Amino acid sequence: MWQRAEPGQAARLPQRSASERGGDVLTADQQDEFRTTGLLRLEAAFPRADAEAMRERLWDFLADRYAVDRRERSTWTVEKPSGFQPVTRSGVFRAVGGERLRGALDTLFGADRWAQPRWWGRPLVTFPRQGPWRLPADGWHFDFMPASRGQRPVQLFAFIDAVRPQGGGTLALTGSHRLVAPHLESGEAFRMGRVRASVAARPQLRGLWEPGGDDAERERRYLSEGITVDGVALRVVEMTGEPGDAILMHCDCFHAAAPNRLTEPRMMLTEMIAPRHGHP
Ligand SMILES: O=C(O)CCC(=O)C(=O)O
Repeated sequence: MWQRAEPGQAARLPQRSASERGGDVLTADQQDEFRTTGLLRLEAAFPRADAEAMRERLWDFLADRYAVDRRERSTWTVEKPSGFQPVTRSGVFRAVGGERLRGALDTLFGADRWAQPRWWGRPLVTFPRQGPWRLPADGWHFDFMPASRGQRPVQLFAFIDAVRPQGGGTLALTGSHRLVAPHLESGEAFRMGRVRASVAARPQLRGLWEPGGDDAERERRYLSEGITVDGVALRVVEMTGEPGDAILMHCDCFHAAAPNRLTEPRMMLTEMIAPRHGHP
């Protein structure tokens, strides 16, 4: 039921879950895909017009902070700008957390069993550089979240501009959260370095994050065909999408930044979404 608005106030929708409101929820296949690969794509997760407004704010910030002129490529001197907190804290990214994304999170975590992020996004911007696109060997990590056996957090990636293949979209090693899971169960200290070393010790994975080697062969093996480790299918997936799309990633999936070899800056947002306190 709508709450009656006081004079001068907008009517507010009461806090019910998207599924209770009859909004979009994930199909069984989508949930299975997320469990298996650790990745789930949501097309048109938030309005394209909102994505465009967010993009404009980023360009304004880049002009003020880095003297970047959108139409003058000679000014695109910074490859990975940072310091976006003023934009984030203006609240401009909150529109990412609309009905469709909330419905998906309600399905994954349980209705209203996740903590609403305050800002809904931290920008990830990579300006283009020349040279061949190569699958990186360094930078593979997962964003450490404390060990917990129940529902794990989810890392959100949102597209505020189109990101095409080789355009700097984050790379995810799909399936890798399932190699991390036994470390959560075993009760041993859950330390990023130790988990990574244990996962990296698998000979099949060595070629992914050790420098050197034949680039074409690495790309064929890890990007095109994929490998199997301990019965788990693993494959590197490049995150691509249209403005307004989103990707949900299991927080224990290894991922890495990628080079941008196209002509426009890569503009995405990321945010960690955790189960609500008291709801394991
Ligand atoms: O795409 C990128 O720049 C890497 C993002 C990343 O590793 C992260 O946000 O945890």
